[in-house]
Amino acid sequence: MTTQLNKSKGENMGLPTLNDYLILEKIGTGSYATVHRAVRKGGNREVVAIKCVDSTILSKSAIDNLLTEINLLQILKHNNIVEMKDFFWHEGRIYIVMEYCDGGDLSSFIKRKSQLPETICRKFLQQLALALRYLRSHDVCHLDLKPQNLLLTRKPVLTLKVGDFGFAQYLSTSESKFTMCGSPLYMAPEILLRREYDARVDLWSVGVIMYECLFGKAPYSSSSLEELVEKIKSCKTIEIPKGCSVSPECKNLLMSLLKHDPNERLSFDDFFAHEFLDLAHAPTEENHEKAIALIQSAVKADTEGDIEEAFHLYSEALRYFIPQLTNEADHDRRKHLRVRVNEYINRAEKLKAMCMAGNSGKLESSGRKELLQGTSFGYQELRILSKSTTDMASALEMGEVGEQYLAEGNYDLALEKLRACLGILVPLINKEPPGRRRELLNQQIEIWLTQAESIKGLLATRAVDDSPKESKHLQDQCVLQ
Ligand code: 3AM
Repeated sequence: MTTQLNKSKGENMGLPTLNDYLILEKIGTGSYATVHRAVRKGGNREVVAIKCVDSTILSKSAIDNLLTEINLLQILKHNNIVEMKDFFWHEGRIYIVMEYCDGGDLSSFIKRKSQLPETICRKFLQQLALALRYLRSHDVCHLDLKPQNLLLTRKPVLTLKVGDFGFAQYLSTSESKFTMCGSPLYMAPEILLRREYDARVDLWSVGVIMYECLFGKAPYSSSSLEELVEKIKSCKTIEIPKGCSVSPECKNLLMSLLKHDPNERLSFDDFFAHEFLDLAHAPTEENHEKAIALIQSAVKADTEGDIEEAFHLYSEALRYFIPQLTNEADHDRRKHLRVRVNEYINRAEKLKAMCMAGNSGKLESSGRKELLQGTSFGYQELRILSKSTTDMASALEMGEVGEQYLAEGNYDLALEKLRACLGILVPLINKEPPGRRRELLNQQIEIWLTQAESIKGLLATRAVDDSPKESKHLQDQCVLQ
């Protein structure tokens, strides 16, 4: 990669120089630099972090790494990537002025807590995934992802930011590199074993980071590099430590990332779409707009008496609103949002009760929705037609039980039953020949899929009660450092 850095910047161009900053304490020493906290003199006296590198003692490859970092950080602007504000040369030293991250790094955060609950792990992973999605869109891979390179800021809300791009490269998935770099513990097997590798190595590192968040140590934590290489070479099975339990979605993501063979590893697209991350509902600005649009449609459907549609839309909107609410740091805005969210929850619950009671307004006029009630005519026909197929008959029974749980407000079990039933029905419909039974089955699957999605919205509302505790807990942890 060619890197162009205007060496005269800061020295001859009247741009910021070291004199513009008041250097405060040293924060730490990295692989080729020291980092200081500093304040910009005059103006808003913004606090920054300044990475200082003595370029005279560096090898050519170290200078290349640093120039790569500078070049990259100049281009990359994302809420989950440490922002580079400026850089300049001064008496043989290169200075990179960055946004100051006041929450330390993820490594110290995990050490303080020993291991993180799944909900917190999900929040960090969501933020890491958003940064990686952005990096992918710029054809950049990091190559040195590890908890020490993931910095945290506390304000306005605890946020993870990817930093230290010293090893980052522009690398499309089709190209590969052979150079060895990064930290062995987080390094993908193909790098350690000196095979060809590509951007997918970052996904392995995400798996190791996720493992460490959940269980407090890396899956192949070893006392020496030899031991680590041995474990990797022998493809030692990675297991969930005894006594620890995680949800099925969480385990699925973890194990799909930690695949030795990059061809078996989860792809970037599947990672971004993974159920555990639920990136689609992450608290981003874009998703806030989506939530508002959904509420507008929900209100419209509600006013028009289409209660099943309104129920689904309110539930879907809640899936966006709840993460926004738990992420909202401003007390007043949070209070205001909470009132609105409570209104939507109440309305969704009311509509659900109406749907379940068969009081579905316009629904009877819609062919698709006549099956909504387990007792409806169409549904009974499907039950009769499925009698000869044991799997289908028992899956339909399971779906009915799921609906029953939904009516009772037991959302965990409702979702479990509907998922199990759909897990059987969806493969079955692919084999089903055209005809009335296929048509009815298709309609019923669609209804239960929609219901399962709505249940996820109702389940998400639980986080509202937990969130104050959770955010307080996070703030406490930050204060402790
Ligand atoms: O030595 P420790 O691990 O305490 O977290 C980084 C590391 O701290 C910190 O500087 C040390 C050497 O890399 N650091 C790096 N960039 C930073 C930033 N933008 C930072 N701390 C705050 N803000």
